[in-house]
Amino acid sequence: MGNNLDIAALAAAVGRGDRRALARAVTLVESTRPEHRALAEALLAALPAKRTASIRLGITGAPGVGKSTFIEAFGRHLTSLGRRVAVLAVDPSSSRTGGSILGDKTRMPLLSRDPNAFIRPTPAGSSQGGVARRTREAMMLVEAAGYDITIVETVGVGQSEYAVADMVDMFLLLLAPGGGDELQGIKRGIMELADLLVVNKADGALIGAANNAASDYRNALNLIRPKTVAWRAQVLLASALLGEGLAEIWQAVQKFQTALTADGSKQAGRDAQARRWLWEEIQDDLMAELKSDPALSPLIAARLEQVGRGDITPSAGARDILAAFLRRADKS
Ligand SMILES: Nc1nc2c(ncn2[C@@H]2O[C@H](COP(=O)(O)OP(=O)(O)O)[C@@H](O)[C@H]2O)c(=O)[nH]1
Ligand SMILES: [Mg+2]
Repeated sequence: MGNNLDIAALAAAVGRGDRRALARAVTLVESTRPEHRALAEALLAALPAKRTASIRLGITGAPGVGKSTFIEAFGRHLTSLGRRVAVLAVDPSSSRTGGSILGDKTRMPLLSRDPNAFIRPTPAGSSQGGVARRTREAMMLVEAAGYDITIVETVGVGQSEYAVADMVDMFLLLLAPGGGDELQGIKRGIMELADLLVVNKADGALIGAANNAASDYRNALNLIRPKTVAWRAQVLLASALLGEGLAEIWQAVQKFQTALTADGSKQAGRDAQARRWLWEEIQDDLMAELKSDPALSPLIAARLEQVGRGDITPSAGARDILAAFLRRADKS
């Protein structure tokens, strides 16, 4: 990607829904090269205003629960209703394993060929720190390109759920049939994030187990305080494989949107997310500056060593480093 990129033209092409332009734009915001950052920000600032109300839907669930199968089926259901669907992935583990949740697009063979869908797998080797920013910015791009539903997929194993919950309107937790044991394995914190729980694989020999699991989860939800007054988390059944339960899930998503739009909490939630994002940017940028400042590195190394030996407290070491950093910032 050259530096003589015509940002205004690229922004306009994204706004027209040009898929190749959109793919290039997402590549630009994903780039970790410093000279691309200013271009990415100029691009985001130049995007035309959105025309349609968007839905941001987070989806999580343990590996193997059927996320890819579900997103393929649900995404196709939505495009069949005339909706335009973007699928993004957040996978902080990809830098370690070299893999990615969405994998190659052949994991969603039909949706990836659907002209009304845009699928973006996790870029390989992405760093944990940049994951949230990259996905949020990709979401701004796909919305500007006219995708009115964005699905953000994450894997149900760690911190990424919290990051994703903080960039979407609604959070869907996909579950497998299976009773109490399964329930034990789901972290309570993740259940508390969920606005909609879907027990997948409710088909064939698994129907009974899926029904049992659904009632277990309904009972568990009774012990959890709802996130907002406008909505109580629901439990639904689906078979992503057979395409069953998708219409009911879409209905629940729309009811959620209506309820949270009516009382203003959808927009209020997005505003609060944007404010938290601003603080995260400050935090990330400050840390990056501090850690990459060669003049500070001897002091940092010395304090780390002293803290490790127990010669000074971590807070005393931190204060020293911060004071030196602020003195330098003062002079520059
Ligand atoms: N019986 C049944 N199997 C399913 C269903 N959804 C997914 N699977 C199977 O479960 C396995 C894992 O699915 P996948 O979508 O890759 O799960 P992911 O790891 O959560 O993305 C695959 O073998 C799927 O065919 C379903 O609704 N019913
Ligand atoms: Mg998958």
